[in-house]
Amino acid sequence: MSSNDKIVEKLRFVFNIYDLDNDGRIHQKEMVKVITCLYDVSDSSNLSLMKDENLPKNIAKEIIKKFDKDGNKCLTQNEFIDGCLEYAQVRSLIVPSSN
Ligand SMILES: [Ca+2]
Ligand SMILES: [Ca+2]
Repeated sequence: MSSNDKIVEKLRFVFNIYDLDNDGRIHQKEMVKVITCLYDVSDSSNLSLMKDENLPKNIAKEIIKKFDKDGNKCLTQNEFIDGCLEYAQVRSLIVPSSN
């Protein structure tokens, strides 16, 4: 298995975490919830900027804008995985320890 396959496998798993209602798409509100949880629980010395409560929303919005290829404002598994592969920086933000 190549390292890329491993990342894809992990991203599939992560996609299911973000897809809270299991409808096969990540909507902005789902991403906001997960991002908020992620950074609430991590004791965040290097993430103190996350204390801004609008930030998870802005991040989610930006990510969906970047990843959403067909413009329907939500992400399918393929859009999510392709986006994460294309934008490693975004990936490290929304998929902790994915490197
Ligand atoms: Ca969903
Ligand atoms: Ca889409």
